[in-house]
Amino acid sequence: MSKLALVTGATAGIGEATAEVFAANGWNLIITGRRAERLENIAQSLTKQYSINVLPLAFDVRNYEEAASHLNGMGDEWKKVDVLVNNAGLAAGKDPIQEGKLDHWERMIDTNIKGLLYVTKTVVPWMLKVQKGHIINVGSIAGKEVYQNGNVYCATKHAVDALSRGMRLDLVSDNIKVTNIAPGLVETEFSIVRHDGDKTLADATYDGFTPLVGKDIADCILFAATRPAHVNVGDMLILPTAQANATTIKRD
Ligand code: NDP
Ligand code: 8X3
Repeated sequence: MSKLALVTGATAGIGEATAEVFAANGWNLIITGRRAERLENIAQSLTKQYSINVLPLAFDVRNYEEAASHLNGMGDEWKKVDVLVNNAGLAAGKDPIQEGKLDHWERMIDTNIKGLLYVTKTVVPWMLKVQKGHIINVGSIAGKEVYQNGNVYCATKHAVDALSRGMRLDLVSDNIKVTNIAPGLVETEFSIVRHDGDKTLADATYDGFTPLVGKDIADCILFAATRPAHVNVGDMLILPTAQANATTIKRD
């Protein structure tokens, strides 16, 4: 029987690649993001290409009522979620703390921490009911280390790291796996969003080395999701070969 994954932030980057890799392996999908038209197109294309069922749900993870009503409004067959991939997230700005913008801080905290919690709070009861499930949180190397001007983004990803460990403790008795995925530099829309649309600054992030792409992380997420029932991948740090830690990158 086909399995079902719910992937948040599937309109771009790591989430879109994850949806595609799961689809290619025969999984049915619930995909989410705010850009409704883009989400719909991705759903149609995956359905056609891989003969699977895909439900696109457009909502903002920062709004609990919106997230909960979209998810709870699905038919019961869509609530049999085997794997939840909490991927939606962003960095906004890369400034010293004394120059940080409130709007940037709020967007990151509301999306990366509160949004992840809102979706998890809605989905976990379905997993508890059947006493199985798997939550895969997309953290970051920024959840393991802190770098200059990374302050609030790093704090949100440290929170994801802590939440992954906390969820694992709280859900172990209910046979629910929790995995933390911690990528290094992945070339996606991430840097364009971080630099408020400044493509020159965004491109400079990946100058002189080969960064990861979304599929590299998607393959790791699929690996974690497809281990035997008794195996839980707790935490994975995935780096480009040219990256040794958050700040040490070999550039040509
Ligand atoms: P992208 O910007 O390419 O994709 C981000 C996704 O998140 C989009 O689908 C976007 O959809 C969705 N999203 C953002 N805000 C919201 C929101 N408020 N409500 C719903 N969906 C939202 O970035 P990545 O794919 O690179 O990032 C995915 C995750 O990976 C993030 O959590 C990021 O922190 C993490 N990460 C990224 C790394 C990188 O170097 N790229 C490295 C380590 C971790 P839409 O705009 O349609 O809402
Ligand atoms: C994204 C990777 O190094 O920009 O989480 O924080 S980094």
